[in-house]
Amino acid sequence: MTPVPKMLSLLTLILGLTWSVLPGGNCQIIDADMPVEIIECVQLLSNTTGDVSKRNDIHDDVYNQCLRQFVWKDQHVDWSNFNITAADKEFINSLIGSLVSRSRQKRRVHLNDSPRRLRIRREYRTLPDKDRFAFHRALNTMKKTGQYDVFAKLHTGSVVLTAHTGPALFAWHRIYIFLFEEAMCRIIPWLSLPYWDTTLDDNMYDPADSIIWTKNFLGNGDGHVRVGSFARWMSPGGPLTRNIGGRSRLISRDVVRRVLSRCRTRDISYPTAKKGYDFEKYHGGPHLWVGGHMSGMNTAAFDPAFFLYHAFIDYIFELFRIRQSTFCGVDPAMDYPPTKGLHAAKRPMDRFPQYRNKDGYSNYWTKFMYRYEHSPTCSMWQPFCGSPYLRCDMSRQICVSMGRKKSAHMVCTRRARAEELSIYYGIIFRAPPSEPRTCALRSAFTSRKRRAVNQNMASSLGDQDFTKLSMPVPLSKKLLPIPDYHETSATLKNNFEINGHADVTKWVFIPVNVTYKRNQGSQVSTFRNKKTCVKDPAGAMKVGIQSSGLNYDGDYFGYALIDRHLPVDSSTTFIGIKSPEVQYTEVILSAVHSCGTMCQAYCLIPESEPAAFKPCFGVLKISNYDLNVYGRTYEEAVSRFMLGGVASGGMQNKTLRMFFDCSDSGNSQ
Ligand SMILES: [Cu+2]
Repeated sequence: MTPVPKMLSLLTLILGLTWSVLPGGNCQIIDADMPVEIIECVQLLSNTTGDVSKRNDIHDDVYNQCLRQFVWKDQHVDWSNFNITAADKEFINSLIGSLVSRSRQKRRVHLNDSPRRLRIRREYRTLPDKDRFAFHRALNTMKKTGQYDVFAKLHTGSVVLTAHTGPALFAWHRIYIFLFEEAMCRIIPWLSLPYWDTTLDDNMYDPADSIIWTKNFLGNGDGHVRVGSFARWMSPGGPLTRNIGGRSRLISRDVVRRVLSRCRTRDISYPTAKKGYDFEKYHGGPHLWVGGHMSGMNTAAFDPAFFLYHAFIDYIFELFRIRQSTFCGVDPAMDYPPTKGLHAAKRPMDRFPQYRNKDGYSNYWTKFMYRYEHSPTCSMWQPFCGSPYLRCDMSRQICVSMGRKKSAHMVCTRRARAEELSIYYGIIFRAPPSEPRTCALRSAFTSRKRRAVNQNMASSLGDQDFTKLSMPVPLSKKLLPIPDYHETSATLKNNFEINGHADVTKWVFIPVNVTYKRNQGSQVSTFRNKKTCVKDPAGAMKVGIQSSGLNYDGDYFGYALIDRHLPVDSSTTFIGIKSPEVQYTEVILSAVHSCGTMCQAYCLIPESEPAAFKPCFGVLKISNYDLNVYGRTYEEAVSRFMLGGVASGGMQNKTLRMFFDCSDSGNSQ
């Protein structure tokens, strides 16, 4: 039975009981109150104190999650309530303590101290066999001493809400897996945490066939783990269990591309990300795809696959941060989305109260503690992936995981499913829907249809064709750069894409003004943060302005220059947005001060005479009728703005609908 009908029938039962004890007759259907726990949960998750009975205001995922949480509470193993003992706390604190002293030491020596001290995280399949087995050995030692289970326990209970469904996800897990790595290195000092790049599996014809699920890697993926280094591992709810390829999907190259097409963390994090860009939801995909322990929020970390997988999530987060600092002109350390409640930037992390949520966004981690090596890529000229366990698919020029031996196909078995159901995991991750290669849909497709659906995923070449070519060849081991934000490193390149298609004629330009007022008494040189604000002796300050479509998929970046030597300055620039000629345009504009902080948007009060402005969120809705607001080309926008009567004073210009206040005072935190 699938969990949903089970959940619904239980809910009917509970509501039924309420009805039957109500006074005033039988057979009458009365509006029953929603259980307080569900209301509280919905309010908590959707960050509201409002009336949650109005279902259409509540996100479906939130609602379902709370329903499950309520219905499944206190059944079987109570996964959500492990006691973290004083000894456990002491262990974690000692890890954090050694970390603090290590970084102090480092700072004293030299910032560019031997890079060998940094841990280098590599794709799991690119590790030499000896390193991989050492990694397995360290995990088994941790399991025996109970340290592994201490870590697994940390990922239960309140953490389900405080480290998931919000922007703290990336922050909390970054620190969590880092401490795990730290504990691992106490056993074998030269180790670092490998990552599992699921796109290499997704590139296969059948991802469930990946070599990852063999005895030399993570062990079998069908039911209880019986082979490999993690065979017969136990969890409080029974043997370690998986059911790979059961449902949902792995993170694909397309998902990575989507995430890396955004500039702001709020564009990829829940609940602010638009549909199709919610990285947290995509992150749930592999959790459900691996199945068993990995599907449950409280149980996931009992599977060692969790740490390899979350290192991969962290790797993509790092790629995103690098893009932010080099392409978007956004300082990743300053880009914690404005959030209230459990995910607030300054809220101390559950389990690690020494850190606040936003500390996980700091540049410190990859600057001083660890770096990522690029996941292997290949090309016509370099047709190797640097590992005997990966091959280069020449037709697509991408690396693909090697498969298991023939006849080793053990997915979608009834036993695996039964063993998966035998453990009880409670709340499961939000995740994208299943794909045709997953058990849930597999039977509905003949293999021919499946092949057609996966035309692009499947290689026309057999899995073994490039075995010979895939012998280990020393790749130029490229480390990811450190996302070090400098105003000057921001290169603004606009691709004029709308919903994936580049077409300059689909864009129009609107004037946006930036004003600046120097803080009284403050000198030009008093920058709030010397590290992220590039000091320009001329006093020039670059304000980055971005437009992001709300009813279309497209971004535009521009900037205005402000002279900080002047007590007051103002500058107008023209920003691209989707042309409203076919359909109205809904767009959000934001301006970022060179220190990475946001400027306050002011919008024109409609029909005000003379023109007046009020603080606003920066959202503009432009219909075709506002013809005098925009220009079809940059030049047209400029001349229209000039005709609008610049002489009558900037703000009186009728074509100006929005300006940003980037004054010093408005930017001090
Ligand atoms: Cu998690």
